[in-house]
Amino acid sequence: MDYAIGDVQGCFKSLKGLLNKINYNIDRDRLYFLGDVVNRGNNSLETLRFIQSNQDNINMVLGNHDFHLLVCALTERQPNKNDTFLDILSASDKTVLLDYLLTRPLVIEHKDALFVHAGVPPQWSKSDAITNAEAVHKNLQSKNVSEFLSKMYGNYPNKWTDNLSNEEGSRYTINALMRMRFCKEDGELEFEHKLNVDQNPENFEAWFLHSKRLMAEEEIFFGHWSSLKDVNSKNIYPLDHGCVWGESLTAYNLTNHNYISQKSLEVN
Ligand SMILES: [Mn+2]
Repeated sequence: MDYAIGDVQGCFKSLKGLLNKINYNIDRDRLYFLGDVVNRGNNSLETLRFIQSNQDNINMVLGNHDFHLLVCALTERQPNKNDTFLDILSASDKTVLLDYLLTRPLVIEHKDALFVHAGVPPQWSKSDAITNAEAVHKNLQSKNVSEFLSKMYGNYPNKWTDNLSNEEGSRYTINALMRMRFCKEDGELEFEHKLNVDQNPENFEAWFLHSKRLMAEEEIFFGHWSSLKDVNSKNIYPLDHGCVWGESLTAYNLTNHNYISQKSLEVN
């Protein structure tokens, strides 16, 4: 069986509970994590080790928290006081774990579906998303990765145009695929709000609600937005069910189309 799994955020106990529930068999099943496997929860190191050490049968897309870990590990930027991945930064196998993250994609194509952490902006087709994600992926493989990472924080450019530089284009792509919640029809991004889907800032809407969205006929599985529950939008599968906030961790069985949820087992 193949499963897509929402944001673990270091909630390794809950992940083990979920894998138990689906009778996870490492030789038979494949897992796709939708990003934010680390941070905020208590066991980022165990979570990332589990994923990295089973990479033949497990894959993940990068989320904003995974990316933030890379930035803190490889540039001058210091972790915030709420960051809980310091165990990874001081681990003996830190290099192996960080190298694993640096090789992860921003999107994964699975049959006709796309896996991504935050979403795909309305003006991008699936092939646009794949091409632009690949450009960032290439920068993460370059020997100048520290310099690249040091330039990737910031909310601008907030619009996509075809004449952006590599640096500008990468920043937009990272913000769109890993952080976006609300945007305009043309893909202009907005980062002031982390509200519920019906509390959109003026002139903005949730990225998946735009009527002319180019990926409307293709399935998108994503995490990142834990307050999204029943969005009731065709082909839209939000799987961050707020485990780190005491709610639940959810897997979607891509083979038989069932949801399996594990109530959060974290003790904070
Ligand atoms: Mn996120």
